Amino acid sequence: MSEQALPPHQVWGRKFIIYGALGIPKVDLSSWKLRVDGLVENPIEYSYDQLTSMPQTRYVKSFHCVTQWSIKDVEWEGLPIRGLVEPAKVKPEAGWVMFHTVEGYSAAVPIEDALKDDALMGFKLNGKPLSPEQGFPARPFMPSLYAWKSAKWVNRIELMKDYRDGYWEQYRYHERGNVWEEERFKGHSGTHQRHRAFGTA
Ligand SMILES: Nc1nc2c(c(=O)[nH]1)N[C@H]1C(S)=C(S)[C@@H](COP(=O)(O)O)O[C@H]1N2
Ligand SMILES: [Mo]
Repeated sequence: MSEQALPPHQVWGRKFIIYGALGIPKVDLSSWKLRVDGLVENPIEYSYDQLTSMPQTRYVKSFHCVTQWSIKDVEWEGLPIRGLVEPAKVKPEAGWVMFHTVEGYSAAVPIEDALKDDALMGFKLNGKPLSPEQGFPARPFMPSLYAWKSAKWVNRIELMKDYRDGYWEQYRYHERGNVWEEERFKGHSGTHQRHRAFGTA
């Protein structure tokens, strides 16, 4: 599927709408680390300097919020999440990833989506370091998943055996959230049923 295509029931918008369900934290780089833990042999932490001094991957993809707005041609720069997680030696029983953030948001993602070639830990958006409102210093991005999975201000990647709800998933948003399958709400795909949720992710 082309990244320029519009997934079902989405509408192109011109500008990002900035969300921060639990507020917009100011992250101090001197204490910020990205930690990989949970079902791994060797939990590890990366500093911002370490992460941004590795050779970066760049691509242009669209961005899709489950509330039906999409932004075309967003340029991301960052590192494949797989490359950050592999050195921690993931245990074979791991099936899910939880992205945790500085201010307490979280998002659950199947391990196969989080470790795909095009799943990035993003540090730059449209050529500039992420702004404080858009997740500085880091946010994951998985092109085929709705944007609530792109947790801003991320500081921890937890490997888990079984699925658990993250922030929006507790309000009935879907476990996986694939945009092409239209997985907006738990137990539904191929339909859009906004009224079934308790909030708007
Ligand atoms: N920490 C955090 N990350 C978050 C959210 C949030 O409320 N807090 N909202 C999510 C949702 S629903 C969307 S659509 C995108 C919006 O990204 P933007 O604020 O950069 O436009 O961020 C996602 N990541
Ligand atoms: Mo969203």
